[in-house]
Amino acid sequence: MKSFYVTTPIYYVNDEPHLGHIYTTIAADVLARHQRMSGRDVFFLTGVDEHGQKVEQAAESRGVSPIELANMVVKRYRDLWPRFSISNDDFIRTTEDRHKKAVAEMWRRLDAAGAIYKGFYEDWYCVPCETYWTGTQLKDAEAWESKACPDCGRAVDQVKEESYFFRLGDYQEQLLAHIREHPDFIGPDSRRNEVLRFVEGGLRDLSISRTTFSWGISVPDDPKHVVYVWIDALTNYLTAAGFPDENMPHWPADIHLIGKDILRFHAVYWPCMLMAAGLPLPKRVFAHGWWTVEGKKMSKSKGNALKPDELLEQYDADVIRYFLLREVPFGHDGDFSFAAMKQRYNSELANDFGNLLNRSLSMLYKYRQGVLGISGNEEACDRALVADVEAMQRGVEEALEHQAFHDALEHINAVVRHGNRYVEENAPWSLAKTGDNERLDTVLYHLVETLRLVAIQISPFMPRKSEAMLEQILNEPFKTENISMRKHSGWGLLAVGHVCAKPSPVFPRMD
Ligand code: ME8
Repeated sequence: MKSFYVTTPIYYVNDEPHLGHIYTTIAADVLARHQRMSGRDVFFLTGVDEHGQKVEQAAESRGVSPIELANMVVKRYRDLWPRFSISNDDFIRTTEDRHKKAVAEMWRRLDAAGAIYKGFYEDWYCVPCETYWTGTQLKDAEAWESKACPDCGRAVDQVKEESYFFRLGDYQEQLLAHIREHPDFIGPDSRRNEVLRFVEGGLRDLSISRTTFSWGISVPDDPKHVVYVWIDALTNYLTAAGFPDENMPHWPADIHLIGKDILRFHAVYWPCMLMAAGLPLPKRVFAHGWWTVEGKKMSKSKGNALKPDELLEQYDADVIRYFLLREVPFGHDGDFSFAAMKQRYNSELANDFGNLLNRSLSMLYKYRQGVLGISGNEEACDRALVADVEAMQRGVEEALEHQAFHDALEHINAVVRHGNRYVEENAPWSLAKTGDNERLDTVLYHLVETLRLVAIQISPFMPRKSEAMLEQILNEPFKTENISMRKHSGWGLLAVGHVCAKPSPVFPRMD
């Protein structure tokens, strides 16, 4: 079986999970579920980033130790993911022994390759971003006067300390060649160009250790130094794959899903580290866009970071999953609003989806006691519906190949709209009235079979809603986790004489 390894960033434990973290994790979950259905041996990793100065400071300000803070926030994440049906295969914490071992080994390999040297660091550091800046970079960003971080605008600290450096610059040409030869390495394309321009501008060696705080993994044989949190964090993707074991069936990762805020770390530092350590590079890094909430940037200080509980109080987790991936083309920025979510829910899910399911099963009961009859001679409109269902299957597959979630959903929605048109065109109520039972059976069969295949395609996005649909269609308990495209995706698998369950609304209208 071909393996498929998908990751999310590991989230900092300095703060509670919010909409942004949910977004990336849902996207990764959709890919994982889709690939499992397609028969791949999936390994889906998420987790938390526990070390670094930012976490140490957050703990201090709350009057707890870093590990106490980490334990609290880890629990929040672990409790949260099942509520969103996140099907991760592993959850990594960077304080685990397996990870400390992996980081130490990564360090040794970089050192053995001659990629590390000891020097002096004399620049600026942004703790919230855990990013180093030179004076020149601050000047270029017109932040020299204010001593503000060019990325986030918060104050940077002057740092002067002994530090180990990674010879990032030595890998510049190799990285450029890799990006040019592998057009799929970075997505979307706009981000790829951004990275190319950045690397072409020249890579400076990277400070990779600190001595001014202690919350982290010690540098092997020099415990005064703590490994830079990004070297620590990025290595998590290898740890979970079994590193430093020689046998790593899941490595290289098929895709790292991240937000655009951490693109440079994943598309520049990480591949250079891997090249230096002699390890294969991930096949793809995809950086999605940024969510604002009701027009405003989410921020801790403004207190408007959208909390999971707030969302789940108002909407079913599956509806949130659907909305986040439908509202904004993956890779673009987006604005979240409850009004937009309600609007989309009522029009696409309640009106289109819910309506098609409800009216189809209701008519099956009203006219045929819930029993599927023989699908007789196909007319052009029947063939067109089947063709559209098959086009949807190909379309979803293709769209998810390049993480175009919105396109995948549009393919599915197009079939749902087609199904509703098909009902109007064929007017089963007239066929029932005139007693054209053969045609009536054919039309009802086409509707229910379309619904079954739509439910299968939507299942990676809305696993519980899909289950509710399939349980009505199949009239038995069903787990979407058991869907296999090979076994379940053909047209015409519903048996003649099969009795569907009575419809009950899966997407009730919201007022
Ligand atoms: O950066 N819109 O962790 P983090 C969209 N520990 N996505 C958002 C978002 C928003 N407004 N806010 C957060 C770190 N995200 C490091 C990562 S990986 C080796 C180490 C999502 O807790 C998005 O995926 O700050 C972003 O990249 C990530 O959360 C940052 O999470």
